[in-house]
Amino acid sequence: MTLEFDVITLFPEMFDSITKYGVTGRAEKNNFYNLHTWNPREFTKDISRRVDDRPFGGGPGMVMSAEPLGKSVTAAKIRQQECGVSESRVVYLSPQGRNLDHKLVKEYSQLSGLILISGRYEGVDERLIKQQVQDEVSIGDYVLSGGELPAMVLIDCMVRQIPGVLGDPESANQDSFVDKLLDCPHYTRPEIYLGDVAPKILMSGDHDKIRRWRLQQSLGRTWLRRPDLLKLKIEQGITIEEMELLEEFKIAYGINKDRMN
Ligand code: 4F9
Repeated sequence: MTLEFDVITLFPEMFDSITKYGVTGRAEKNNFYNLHTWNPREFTKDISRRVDDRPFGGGPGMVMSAEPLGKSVTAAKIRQQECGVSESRVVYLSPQGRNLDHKLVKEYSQLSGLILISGRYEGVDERLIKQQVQDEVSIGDYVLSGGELPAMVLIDCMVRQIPGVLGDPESANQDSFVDKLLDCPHYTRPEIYLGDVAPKILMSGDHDKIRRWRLQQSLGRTWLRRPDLLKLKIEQGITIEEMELLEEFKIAYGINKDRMN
C-alpha cells in the first residue's frame, strides 16, 4: 500500500526538495509514497485571487481565509478516498501543536494517508482549524515563514519508516537507537586527518569490542548532552552491561574532562 500525502500550500514547488532528492526522492519514484499538492489560490473566484485578509480586531500581518483552505481540504479528502485510503488525518503545522518526536512519527506511520496544511502569514482562521483539523503539530519552539518546512520534516521522517525505503544497514540502527540514546561518533578513511587519529579500536576487527565501544559512546554522549533522554532510558530499562559501560565512561570523563566531548 502506498502512503498518500496531500499537502495544502501556497508554494507547491517547495516540495520538490523532498520528492526530487535523496532517500525521499528515490522512495517517491519507487511508489513507496505519493505526494499531491493543493494550492488554495486555485479555489478562489475573485479577480485578485486573494487567500488572505486583515485580522478581525486589528493588528499587524494577515490571516489565511478559511474558505479557500476549506475547499482545498475537501478536495484532498476526496482524492484520498479515491486512492483507497482507509484512515487519514488532517494535520496543521503550527508552533501551537504537539511536539514532533519519534513516538508521534510511529503513531502516524500506522495511517495510510495524511492531509497536511502549511500556513503562511500570521496564521489561519481558527474556524478552519476547529472544523477541519484533527491534530496540530510543531517541529520546535521557533517561528518560521510558513508551515512548508515543518510539513517536509514530517514527511521525511515518515517516509524513512516505510519498510523497504531504507537499505538494511540503515534501517537496522533505527529501532534500536532512535529516541532512546544519541548516536555514537563515526569515522572513515584516512586514519589520520590533520593530526587527529581515528579510535584504534575501530580498526581492531573485534566486533564485540567495537559494539561495546559504540554503545559506551552513545551512553556517554547521552549522559553529557541529553540527560533528559538518559533518564527515560533508565526508567524504561537499562541493562547491566549498559550501566557498567556508562560508569566506566563517567570515570574516564572525570579524568580526561578536557579531552572528551
Ligand atoms: C510550524 C513552526 C511548526 C514550528 C508555521 C510559522 C511552525 C510555523 N513548527 N511557523 N508557521
